[in-house]
Amino acid sequence: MSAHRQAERPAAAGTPPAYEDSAFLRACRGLPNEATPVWLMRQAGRYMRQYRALREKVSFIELCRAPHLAAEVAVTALDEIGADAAILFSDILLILAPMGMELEYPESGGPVLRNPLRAAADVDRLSEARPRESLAFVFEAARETRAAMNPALPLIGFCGAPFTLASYMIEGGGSRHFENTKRFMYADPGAWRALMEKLVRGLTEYLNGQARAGAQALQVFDSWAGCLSPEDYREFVLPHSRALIQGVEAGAPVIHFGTGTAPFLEDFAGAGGEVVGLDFRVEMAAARERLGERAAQGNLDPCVLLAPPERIRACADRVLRQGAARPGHIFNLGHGVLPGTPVDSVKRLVDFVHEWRAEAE
Ligand code: 1CP
Repeated sequence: MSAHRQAERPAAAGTPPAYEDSAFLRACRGLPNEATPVWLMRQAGRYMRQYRALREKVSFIELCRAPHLAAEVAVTALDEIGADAAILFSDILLILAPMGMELEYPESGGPVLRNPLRAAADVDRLSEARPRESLAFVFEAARETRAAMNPALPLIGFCGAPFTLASYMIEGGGSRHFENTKRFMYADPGAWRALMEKLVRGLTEYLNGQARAGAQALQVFDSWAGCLSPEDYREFVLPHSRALIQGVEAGAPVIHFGTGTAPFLEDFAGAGGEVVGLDFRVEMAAARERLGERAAQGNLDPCVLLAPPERIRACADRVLRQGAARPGHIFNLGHGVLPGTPVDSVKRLVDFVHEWRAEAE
C-alpha cells in the first residue's frame, strides 16, 4: 500500500485519529460520555467581536470564498467558547449560485435571490450544482479548518435540506407564510419533484465532498420544515430528505436538524440521520421518549442566552437532565445563536454543560 493510501486510512495503520474517541462522535453513535458534549449552531457569527472586526474589512460572500479566512473564523469561535466541535464556516445558500440563482447578501436584512422560481420552466432552466467544480472553495475551507483546529475535536460539515433550499429559491429570500413555496408544490407536483431531485443530486455530492475534505460529521439544516403540515411533510419533503441522507457515504454521522418539527417528529426522524436535531418548542424528555434509541441534539431556546446567569443555568440544567435519560445527547441551542448574545453568557453556558454530571441531580 502506498504511503498516500496509508495517510488516508490512519485507522488501518493502528492509530485512530484523535477525534475518533471525542465526546461528540461518541454521542452521535449513542455511546455514553462522562460529560455531555456541546456546540452551538451559529457559534461563529455576529455575536463575536472578532467576527464583526473581520466583517468590517470583507463582505460575507468574500469571507465564505476565502478558505483561510473561513478556517480562521471557525477555529476562533471553537477556541473562544470551548465547544466540543467546530462547524465549517459557510452558508446553506451558496450551492444555489452555481445552479443559476442570483444570490446576494445585503449588508442589512437577510439573503436575497433576485430571480425566484415561479414555474416549471424555471426549474428546467436550473443547472446541476456540480459542487466538485463550483464549490471547490468550500472543500478547501474544510481542509484548512481541519488542519488548523484541535486534532482531538471533530469538524461538522453541513448543507441545507432540499425543502429549506427550495423555499429560498421560490420565495426569493426568507418568508413568513411560505405561500409561494406551497402554491408551487400544490400546483405542479411534477416540477416540485424535479426541483427536489435536482437539489438532492447536488447536495449528496456536496456532503460527501465535505466529508472527504475533512468533516467528521454532517448536519442537514431543514430550518423551515415546521411551516408544513404533517401530511405535506410526508408527501412533498420526507422522501427527498431521506434520499439525501441515504446518499451520504458510510463514515460521517448525519445530524438531521429542523425547527417546528414536534408535530411530526416521528416522520422527521424517519428521513434518517444518526442524530435528530431538535428546536426548543419540544421538551427534551418527550422528544427522547419519542425518538427511542436515536441520539438527540438540542435544545435550549437561544433567547435564554439573553437572560441573567441563574436563569441560563436553570434552563440548561433542565435540558441536560432530560437529555441524560439515555446515552447519545449532544447539547446545543434549539436554533442559532442570536447576534445580540453576550459572549460571556455563551462561555458560561459551555462551562456549565462541561461541569454538569448526571449524579448531581
Ligand atoms: O455577517 C453576516 O451578517 C452574515 C450572517 C451569516 C452567517 C454568520 C449568514 C447569512 N450565514 C452565516 C453562517 C452560517 N450559516 C453558518 C456557519 C456558521 C456557524 O454556524 O458557526 C451556518 C451553519 C449557516 C446555516 C444557515 N444559513 C441556515 C441554517 C441555520 C439556521 O439558522 O436555521 C440558514 C437558514 C441560512 C440562511 C442565512 N444565511 C445568512 C442568514 C442571515 C441566513 C438566515 C436568513 C433568514 O432568516 O432567512
